[in-house]
Amino acid sequence: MDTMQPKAFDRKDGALVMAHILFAFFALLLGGIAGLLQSLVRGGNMTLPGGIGYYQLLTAHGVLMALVFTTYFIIGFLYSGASITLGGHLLPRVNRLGWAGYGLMTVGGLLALAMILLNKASVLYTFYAPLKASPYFYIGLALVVIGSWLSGFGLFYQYRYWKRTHQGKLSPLFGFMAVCTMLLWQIATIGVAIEVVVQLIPWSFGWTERINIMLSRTLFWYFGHPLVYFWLLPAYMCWYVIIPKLIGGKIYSDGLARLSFILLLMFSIPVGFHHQLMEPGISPLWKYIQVVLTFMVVVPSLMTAFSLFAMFETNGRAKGAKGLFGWLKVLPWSDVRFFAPFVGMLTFIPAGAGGIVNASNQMNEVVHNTLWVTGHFHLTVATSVALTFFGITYWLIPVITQRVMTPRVNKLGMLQTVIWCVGMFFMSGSMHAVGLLGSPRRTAYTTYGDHPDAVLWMPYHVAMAIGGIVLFLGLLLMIYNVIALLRCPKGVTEYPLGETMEPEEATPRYLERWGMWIALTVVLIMFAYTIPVMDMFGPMQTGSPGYKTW
Ligand code: HAS
Ligand code: CU
Repeated sequence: MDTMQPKAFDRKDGALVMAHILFAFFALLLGGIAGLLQSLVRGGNMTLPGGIGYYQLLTAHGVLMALVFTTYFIIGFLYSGASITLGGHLLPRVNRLGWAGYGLMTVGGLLALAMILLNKASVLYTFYAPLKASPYFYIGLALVVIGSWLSGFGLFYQYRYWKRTHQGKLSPLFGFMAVCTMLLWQIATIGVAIEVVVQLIPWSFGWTERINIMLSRTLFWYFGHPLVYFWLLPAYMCWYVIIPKLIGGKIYSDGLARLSFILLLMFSIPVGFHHQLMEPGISPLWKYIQVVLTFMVVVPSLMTAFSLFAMFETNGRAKGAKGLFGWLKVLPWSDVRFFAPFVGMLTFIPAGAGGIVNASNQMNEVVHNTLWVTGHFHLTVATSVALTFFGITYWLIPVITQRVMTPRVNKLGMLQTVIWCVGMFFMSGSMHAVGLLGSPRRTAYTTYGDHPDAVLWMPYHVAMAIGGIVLFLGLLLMIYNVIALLRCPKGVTEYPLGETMEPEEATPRYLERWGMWIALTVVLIMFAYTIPVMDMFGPMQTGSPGYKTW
C-alpha cells in the first residue's frame, strides 16, 4: 500500500477540512443544548420558557446532531484522508468542488435551522408527511443534499486521478473506503431528493393539495437506512485503517476489509422497510424480503468484528501476549486516540444486538415507536460513531494545524470518553428499559392520564434526564478539548495510516470493479422496491392534506 506521507498537510486542503470539522462541532454544541433541555422536559423536571416547543427542540436536536454534525465531520474526514492517500494533496478542481459543496450545505443548513428556530418546521429529523413544514425548510434540506453531492463528485474525481496516474495499482485502502462510503451516500440520497423535490416542496408551497404518505415514507427510508451506514462507515474506516497504526499493529486483511465495504454498499439500501414493519400498505411478503436483506447487511458487520479481533490478537501475540485475553493487556489504554474509538467498538456489540432485535418482526411490534428505538440509536450513532469521531479529532486537528497534542489534552480526552459513557449508560440504558415497558418515543412529558404503566416509567425518565445532564457536561468538555487542540504547541503529527500484514494472497482485483458493484446494487434495489412501490400508486391512494400540529 502507498503510505508515503508528505511532510506537512497541504495548507489549502487543511483549510477545507478544518472548515468542515469546526462547523460540525458548532452544530454539536447547538444540538447538545437542545438535547439537554429536551431530556429535562421529558423527565417532567421543567417547562420550556419563551414559548419554545418540545417538538421544535427535538427537531433542532435531531437535525443538528444526526444530519449536520455527522455529514460535516464525515466529509471533512474523508477529504483529509483523500488528500493524504490519493496524491498528497487534492487537485485544485477537487478542492474547489469541496468548497462549493461546503457553501451550498451551509446555506441550506442555516436556512433549515432558521425555519426550525422560527417554529415553522417542528417536523422532527425524519420530517414525516403529513406534518407540513415551511417550504424553505425543505429547500434548505435539498441544498444540503446537493452540496454533499458536489463533495462526493470531488472525491470520485480525486480517486480517478489517482487511478490514472497509478496504472494497474491497487488503490490505497483509505481511498477505496472513502469512495465506497460516498457512493453509498450518492445512491441513497436520490430517494430523499425525490421525496423533497417532487413531493414535499410542491405540497408545502400549496401547488399540490395532497401527498402520498406511503410513498414519501418509503422514499425517506430508502435513504434513512443507508444514512445510518453513512455514519458508520467512516467509523469503520478508523477501526480498520487507523487503529492498527495507533496500537503499533497491522491491518489484518486488506481484501476482507474491502469486501465488507462492498457488501455494506450492496445490502444497506434495499432494506428500508425494516423501519416500516408496523405500517399498513406494504405487503408482508416484501417486508419479509427486506428483513432477509437486513440480516444480510449484518454479515459485513460481523466480518468487521472478526477482523478487529484478529487484528488485536495478532498484535498481542507479536508482542508476547499469552492466553485468551492477553492481547488486551498490550493495548495503549492511556492514549485517547485509541481509547475513545475502542469504547465505541465495545458499545457497538450491544448496540448491534439491539438492531437485530429491531429487525425481527415480532420483536419490532414490541419496541417500535417506543423509547427503546431512541436508546438503540443513542448507542449506535451517538456512542459508537460519535466516540470514534471524537477519537479521530484528537489527531486530525493536530495533523492539519501542524501541532502536537499535549498530555493534558490527552487526559481531558480520556475523561471526556468516560463521562460520555457514564451519561449514555444512564440515558440509553433507561431508554431501552422503559421502552420495553411501553413508554413512547417522539412524545413530550406524559403520564397518560395517570395510567398505572406511566407511573412505572417515571424513575426511568428521571434517570434519562440525569444521563442527559452528564452527557451535556461531556459535550462541553469535548468543545473545550477542540479549542485546546487548536492551541497545542506547533510540531509534526503523523496521519496514522495502518499497513497491511504480509498478505498470503493479494487482494482480488475484482473488488475494485465499481461498475459491477453499482450494477448489482441497482439490481438489488429494483428487486426490493419496484413492486411494493408500484402498489403505492393504486386508486385507493388519494393522499393526505398537510397538518401543522404544533
Ligand atoms: Fe439501527 C432504527 C436495525 C445498526 C441507527 N437505527 C434505527 C434508528 C437509527 C438507527 C438512527 O430493523 C432510528 C430511526 C428513526 O428515527 O426511526 N440497526 C438495525 C440493524 C443494525 C443497525 C439490524 N442502526 C445501526 C447503526 C446505526 C443505526 C450502525 C447508526 C450508526 N435500526 C434497525 C431497525 C430499526 C432501527 C429495524 C427500526 C426500529 C423501529 O421500529 O423504528 C445492524 O447493522 C447492526 C449490526 C452490528 C453488529 C455488531 C458488530 C460489532 C462490532 C464491534 C466489534 C468490537 C470489538 C471490540 C472488536 C452485528 C463490529 C471487542 C473488544 C472486547 C474487549 C470484547
Ligand atoms: Cu435501518
